[in-house]
Amino acid sequence: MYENLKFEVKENIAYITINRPKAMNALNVEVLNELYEAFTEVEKNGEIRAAIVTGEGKAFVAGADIAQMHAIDPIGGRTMIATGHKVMNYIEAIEKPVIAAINGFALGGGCELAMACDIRVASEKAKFGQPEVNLGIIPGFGGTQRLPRLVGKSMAKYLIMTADMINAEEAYRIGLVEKVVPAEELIDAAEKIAKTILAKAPIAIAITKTTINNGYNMDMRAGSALEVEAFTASFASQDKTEGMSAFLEKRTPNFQNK
Ligand code: CO8
Repeated sequence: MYENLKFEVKENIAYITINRPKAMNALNVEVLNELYEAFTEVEKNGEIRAAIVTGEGKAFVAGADIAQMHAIDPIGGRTMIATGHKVMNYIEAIEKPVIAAINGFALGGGCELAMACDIRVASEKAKFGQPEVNLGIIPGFGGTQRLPRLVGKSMAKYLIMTADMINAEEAYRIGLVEKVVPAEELIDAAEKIAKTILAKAPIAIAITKTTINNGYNMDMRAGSALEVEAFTASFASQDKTEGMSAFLEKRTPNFQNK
């Protein structure tokens, strides 16, 4: 059982809600460990084919827990950072789509958690920022690496150096989120994206995720070579035969994850 998360599985989708609203869902070591446990369940449980991460109350996640960080020494800080990276990298590595449904403040470690997910959908009320320099530190859960990859080097420097908080519309404009919807439609919108993906060939989806993630840090030639092998793996699946047969027979494919 989780103390800081709600975890629910419905129709092949895991709903992970960070549930520390009194502290704006701030990520302390306990929450990070529970997130790791929850994503282990997402990875291992065959019934789960996608995950949606959101926050309880008015924050998605307002960052790493400042009270906890204040109380620990550099060695403790290193452990906390390493744990954060372990969680973010794990979310990115799981071969199932993970969607962030950003309901409110996504600051510091919260913005970094959202960026580790595959797709981000935001409520109109969401706010984004990397305010670490206000606290005398820099982003520590991947922000200096994932933010420039998403919004470009200069925009990332602008956001991190000024610590400006931006609204959902601006986050959409700069490519930090893929969709903005009214607050009351947020979970439905995330669910709709998840269900759209779930209707596709599962092996192709898994291979797409790993090929994009692994190829992103390669040069074009190495990335192309990776795609050749990854494509060949999808071509060898039974779902390839099913997908193409269904098209030719003008029917909906019945993918078997084989
Ligand atoms: N950590 C701990 N507690 C928090 C945090 C946080 N990040 N954010 C909010 N809280 C707490 C507040 O202290 C307050 O508690 P209490 O009621 O006991 O006083 C409660 O949540 C409600 O917060 P506010 O009263 O401040 O609510 P507002 O609506 O006025 O403001 C904000 C909401 C704008 C979200 C505001 O709380 C805020 O600015 N929070 C801090 C945001 C921030 O600086 N985040 C970055 C943290 S650093 C980080 O994430 C680095 C990641 C790498 C970590 C490496 C680990 C070593």
